[in-house]
Parts: sequence; structure tokens; C-alpha cells
Amino acid sequence: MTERKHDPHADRLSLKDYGWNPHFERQIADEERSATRPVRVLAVHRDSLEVAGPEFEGRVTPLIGETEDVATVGDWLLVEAGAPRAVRVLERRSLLKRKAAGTGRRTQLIAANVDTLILVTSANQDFNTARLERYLALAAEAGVTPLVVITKVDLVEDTARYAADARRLMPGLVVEAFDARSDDALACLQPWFTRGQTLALVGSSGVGKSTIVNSVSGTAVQQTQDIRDDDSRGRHTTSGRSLHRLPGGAWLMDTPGMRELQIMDVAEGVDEVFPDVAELASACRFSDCAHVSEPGCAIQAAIASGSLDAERLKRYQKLQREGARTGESLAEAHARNQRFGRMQKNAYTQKLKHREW
Ligand SMILES: Nc1nc2c(ncn2[C@@H]2O[C@H](COP(=O)(O)OP(=O)(O)OP(=O)(O)O)[C@@H](O)[C@H]2O)c(=O)[nH]1
Ligand SMILES: [Mg+2]
Ligand SMILES: [Zn+2]
Repeated sequence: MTERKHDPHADRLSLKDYGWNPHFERQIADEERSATRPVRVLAVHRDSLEVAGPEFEGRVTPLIGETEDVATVGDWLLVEAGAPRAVRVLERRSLLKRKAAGTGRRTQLIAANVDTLILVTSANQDFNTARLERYLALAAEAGVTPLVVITKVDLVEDTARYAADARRLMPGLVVEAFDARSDDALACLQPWFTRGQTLALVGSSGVGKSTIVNSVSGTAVQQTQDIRDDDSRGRHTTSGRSLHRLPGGAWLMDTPGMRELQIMDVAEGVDEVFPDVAELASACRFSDCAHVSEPGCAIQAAIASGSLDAERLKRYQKLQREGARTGESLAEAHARNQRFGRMQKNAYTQKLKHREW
């Protein structure tokens, strides 16, 4: 761990530069202020966390606990002053998670405290409306602003069609399209990269997430895949998640491509992505309408009149079923988070009072 306090020449960033705000400040007990240091998790390794803050940066031993209680990339962590030990994770402002690949109900945390989620898709084979909607639901549920980026526009003739298709998915959705290897990437994304903002890139393998990180950083910080032959298909070039500070002062997180994105807890997220369908559903005669052959079904009427795409209804229902199967309600999750935050805080303040370590 590097103590930065004694180096007057170090280009010291403030807590705010790392993304700190009153939401986190409020969570610190008076006793903790002198005994701990807040740091941001930049990367998670097998047996250590890479962290950085105004007062130190380096590696700390991770906390042990349930999936949601351990630190993930983007988290704010209190570490003991003078010792590389994590004390507790501060309550998050946002949490992106998914159902871990394969079967079972295991959760995988993707990123914490992200302000904007950049959904990356390429203008060729990867472009898929259902997948984009899935990512949009993930962002909506986590309370994170989505931004759609379409890469590889140099490989197709009609970029405008892809961008228009994406814009139709959600009211007010911002869509940018560029060649990720060019200066256009930075030019298009610059307005989003303000000091202290945290952004994360998600999308399938090979769409150009790491290429974007490199283009906007001005250096090759992330490895990208140059040749994708049949042998390399399915292999991910980026294997872990990491947070990078950009020249303008924003934080950008690269993630490995996700082959399977299972949504959790998306009941509300889905309605936000499909406000048209949700609104029609509320106009059905029966509140438990299955939108199949019920009399007075507003959705079937809209499909018959051509104002709603039957495929869009199917995708909406699929995401809803998935969310209902895997999710606890938002209120439940929130209550659990708060309980957890309070519990950790109390345990730690008690410990400080009795100095029992
Ligand atoms: N022609 C073209 N190639 C691109 C563009 N963006 C990325 N590529 C290329 O696509 C390949 C994959 O890019 P990466 O940035 O490694 O993709 P990734 O999304 O990080 O992939 P994973 O790390 O496996 O998830 C590289 O060869 C890039 O040079 C683009 O806009 N146009
Ligand atoms: Mg990558
Ligand atoms: Zn109906």
C-alpha cells in the first residue's frame, strides 16, 4: 500500500475526483473517520482487491461474505488506516448484477456505483434488439442511465438503420454510432466523460469494448483481439473487470463480453424499457389479462391494428417471466441493503470502541 500523505508533489486526487458524494459521506460514523480510509475498488483479483483513494492505493485483502456483501469493481470500501485490510463496503448507489451463467440462482455482481451504462453492440452480426432490451432492463433496474453505442460502422453501408432501430427501443434513449478505433469514439463520448463520473461498458465479446477504452484513453491500456478465427470464437480477450481513469477525470470500466445475460430483479426495469406495452396492458379489461384471447385485451387490439409489434410483446413477456422467476422485489432488495449497511456499521463502531483486534 502506498501512503501518499508524505509526498507533497503527488498529483493528489480528491475523494470527489474518485466519485465520492454525500451518499457515501453520510455512511461514515465519526469514530471511523480517523481509523479508516475510503478507497475505490479498481479491480478484483482472486485473492486481493486493487484499490485507490486520496490517501492510499494498492492491494487489500477482500472481505468474506455472501455474494452481494463482498466488494465488486466500483465499490467504495473503508480500509484500516495503516493496514491493508478492508473493513466494510459502503452502501451502493447502484448495483449491476446478473444471474451467473449456467443453472442455479447464483448472482454475479458486475459493477457498483456506475452512473452511466454503455451498452455496446456492433453494426454487424451482433446487432440484436432482444439483447439490447435485456441490457436496457438491466440498466433500468439498477437505476443507471443507459447509453447505446454501435461500433464497426465502417463495416456496414446503412449505419442509420441500426441507430434508428436502437432509438425506437426506449423513449429518449441516446444512441451513438462510430468506428471504435477512430477519434470519433472520444468525440462522441466526451460529453459523458465529466470529472468523477463512472461509466461501464457491457456487451458481447468482440464488439469493441476494450477498443473504446483504448481510443478514449489515448493509450493501449486494454488488450484487444486482432484476429478472430474459428478457433478463438467464444474466447474472451478481456478476462476481468477494471476501472480506468480517463484524461478528463471520468472513470471507465471495461468488462469481459457476456455470452449469457440473465436478468435478475427486473420487474420494474422491464416496464421502463417497454412503457408502450405496459401502458396498453393497464388498459386491458381484466387486470390479470394474459393478452392471448381475453375479451377487451388492449394489447391484442394494438397488434391487430398494427400499432404494436407482436414480436415486441413476446420479448416483453419473456423478460418478465425471467425476472419473476429469479428476482426478489426491489423493495426487498433495498430493505436488505439497508439492514446490511447498518449491521456492518454497528459492528465496526462497536469494534472501534472496544479495540478488540
Ligand atoms: N472495423 C472495426 N473493427 C473494430 C471496431 N471496434 C473494434 N474492432 C475490432 O474488433 C476486435 C475486437 O475488439 P475488442 O475491443 O477486443 O472487443 P471486446 O468487446 O473488448 O471483446 P472481449 O474483451 O472479448 O469482451 C478488435 O480486432 C478490434 O480492433 C470498429 O469500430 N471497426
Ligand atoms: Mg475486451
Ligand atoms: Zn390483455
